[in-house]
Amino acid sequence: MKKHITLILILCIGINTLPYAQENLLINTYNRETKSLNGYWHYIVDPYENGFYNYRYEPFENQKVPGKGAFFTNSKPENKADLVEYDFDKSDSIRVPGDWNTQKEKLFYYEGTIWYKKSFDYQVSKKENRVFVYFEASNYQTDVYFNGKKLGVHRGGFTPFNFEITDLLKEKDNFLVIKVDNKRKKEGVPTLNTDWWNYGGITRDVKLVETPSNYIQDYFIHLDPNDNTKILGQVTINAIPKTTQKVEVIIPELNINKSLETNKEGVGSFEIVSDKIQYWSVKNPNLYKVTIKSNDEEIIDQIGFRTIKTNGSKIELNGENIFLRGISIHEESLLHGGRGSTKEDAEQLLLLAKELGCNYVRLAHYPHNEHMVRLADKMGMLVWEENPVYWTIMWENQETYANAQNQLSEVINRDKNRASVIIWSMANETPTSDARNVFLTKLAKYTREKDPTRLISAALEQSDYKENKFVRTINDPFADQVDILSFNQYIGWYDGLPEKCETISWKIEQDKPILISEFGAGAKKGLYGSKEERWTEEFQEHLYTETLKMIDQIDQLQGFSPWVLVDFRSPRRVLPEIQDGWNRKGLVSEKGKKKKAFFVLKSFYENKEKAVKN
Ligand code: GCB
Repeated sequence: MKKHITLILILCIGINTLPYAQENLLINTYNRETKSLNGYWHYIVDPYENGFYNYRYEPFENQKVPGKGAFFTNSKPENKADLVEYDFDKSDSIRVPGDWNTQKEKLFYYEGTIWYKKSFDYQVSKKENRVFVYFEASNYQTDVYFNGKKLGVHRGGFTPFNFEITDLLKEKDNFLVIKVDNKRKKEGVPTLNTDWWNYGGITRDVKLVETPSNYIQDYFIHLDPNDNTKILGQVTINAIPKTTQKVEVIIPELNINKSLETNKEGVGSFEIVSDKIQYWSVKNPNLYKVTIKSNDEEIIDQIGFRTIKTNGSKIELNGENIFLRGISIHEESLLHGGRGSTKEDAEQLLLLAKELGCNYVRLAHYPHNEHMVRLADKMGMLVWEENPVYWTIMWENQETYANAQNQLSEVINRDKNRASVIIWSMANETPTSDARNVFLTKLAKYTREKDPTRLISAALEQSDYKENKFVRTINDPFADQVDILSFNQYIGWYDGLPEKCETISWKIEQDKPILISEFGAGAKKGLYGSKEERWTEEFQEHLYTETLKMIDQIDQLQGFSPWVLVDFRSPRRVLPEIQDGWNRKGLVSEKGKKKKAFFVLKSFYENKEKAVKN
């Protein structure tokens, strides 16, 4: 019943008032029974948005009868005289998931709208079941239409969203039409200006998820941050009509079988005390099989239990001090170039980080795919996840804030049961101002309320201490809001030459752990020369050597994540023969070849691991 009301409401209130995404984001589609819609989809490139607006530039979808010109109607001529000026089935195809830039040469620099169409048959296994279409991500604005009707809009290129299609689904000849627009927007998150490639398209998996009519929508199961013998949990059942439901949470290895009942809103909580919990850690990434069982379905997850806290200037994992041997990573595939999306893409990057000696990765500058955090859970790799609030967002625009908060809430929803994820980063290198401080403080408050089990940070910037250019400090009001004080610094690259590191000292007054989120230098793989010569591997190696000496002197230093594991595409980086469209600060080239500096960091991490023993 509720489905019908929701649909009618959507149709009546008009499309423009649709929210960013839906409240009913499904948890753990990773382990549910799903039907993949990956594969080849027909597509139409539409720079003028001809399939969206009529010639008076009014959206077709706002008209009572949109007409065949609207691409989402997926029309065909009804007779030989009929005029329809597009045909999805005769148009070229493209792979989903995948960015369009690296799949089609003609689309390499394209920023605009592309329409996708996929037809499919579907047989529900029980007639009262519900069906959702779930997108792991699509960049940037996605308008979704199913069998000629609009389901909604999603903004943001790196987080999941889903729509219910139960009432529109047929056994035969369904068609899903997706309009993806990756034009950069000033009010967007991120905004117009970044230092990475704006890969467009349906960049992650698409699937159909069939659930019973009352389904397990969400759960959050974790250790009590203040009592590590207590597992706390919350389960949400989406029931029609809203009724209380019985749920069991079963963890066989701990002999736990806990029953609970949800309230009328569908939410139920529980507490379990156990003194037998083997904590998840870097050395022993222990994951428990957890089954969440309602009257109508059963979902299995693998969940690790750990605490992460700060204590003065220390970071403590399960109560023990830990030094984070990290590296920053962009989500680009070493296997096929372009946006990474598969398990193999994720695995390659994490294995490379392991080889470097890391126990921690900073997933920059946006949420990466779910494979990354699932694998990190298994491998014992700690993770920093980041919201794409980058550089100069429109701080005073309420829509921009709502969008930033929504993207963050979607990644928290997806990953809140992953033990590996220990830090939510609000932003990267944002210039201080009152409006920015208010924006970020509100975001941090929201995050703490939504997830009290993790630490909050942001990649800030450093500045001169009381105008002394040789002493550096953090002078940023947002530093008061974070648990971990992180900052990017490029002494020796943008700020003098590597020798400058010797002349700099640090006076950081906040009593918080320090995690340097970036430092680095560009080098072209295979370009050898003297350490004074920019772009050579020797220059980069020298900068690492000097920087490591410099930062090792900072008392509160609890780790760092240099910039960056692998060279990545960026339109800002145009220097011929050196950059050619790539940011060259990788320790490894885009072809997977290690540069000299890789080994400098590796040996630093080996020594650190011996010294700190975790
Ligand atoms: C930074 C940014 C990062 C850039 C990097 C660079 O500070 O956070 O996104 O790619 O510097 O290479 O300049």
